[in-house]
Amino acid sequence: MTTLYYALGACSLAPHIVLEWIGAPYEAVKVQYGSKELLAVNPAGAVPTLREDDGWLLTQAGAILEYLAEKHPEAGLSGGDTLREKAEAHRWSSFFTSDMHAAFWPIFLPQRYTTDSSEAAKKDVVAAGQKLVQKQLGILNDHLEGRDWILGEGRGKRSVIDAYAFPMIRWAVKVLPDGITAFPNVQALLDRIADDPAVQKVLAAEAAA
Ligand SMILES: N[C@@H](CCC(=O)N[C@@H](CS)C(=O)NCC(=O)O)C(=O)O
Repeated sequence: MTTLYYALGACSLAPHIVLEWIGAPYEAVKVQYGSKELLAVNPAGAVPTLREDDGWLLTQAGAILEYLAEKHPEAGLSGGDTLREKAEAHRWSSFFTSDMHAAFWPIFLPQRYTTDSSEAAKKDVVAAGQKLVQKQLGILNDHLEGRDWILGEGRGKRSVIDAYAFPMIRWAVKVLPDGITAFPNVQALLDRIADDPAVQKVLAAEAAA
């Protein structure tokens, strides 16, 4: 059975949701960052990590999401098979990995971004991170104008990329002084995903484990 190593509310929530959308049997194992159990499957001590029955391990959220979408074409979660549809999926996957996710690091781990150990310095780093997250939300908000989902023509179609966005939008709600009120299309995407019973099931399972 496919096994997902995850941490509560982390970016691993994205593949967790995708596994639920796919509907094939899987096991979700809750781990602590940097724990022995996690280090045994991922030298970075980070989540998400995916393990297949034969012991094959895959790390990196973007790679895991693409792998799951391709492994289960019947779920229709890849965003499409044409050259441009694939390019769009890669574009947005990279956006979430490199631009959006990275923008949260100074907020979550400000001490990594300054050699000044004072509280004032850390506060400055957090504020810089918040600005960066707002910039990325603005890009996503503009893209979502007239769309229900991130990928696809017209109103679009649900894909693994929406699942990727979900944990990060939830973090933004928590860590930005005004939440995401300035980004109504992002809020609508958050609500659309949160309304899904499969997503609610995953959130409840993560909280209960
Ligand atoms: N580039 C990796 C980053 C994974 C990552 O840093 N995940 C966070 C949770 S959102 C984590 O495990 N942090 C713990 C740590 O780095 O010690 C990916 O996209 O999968």
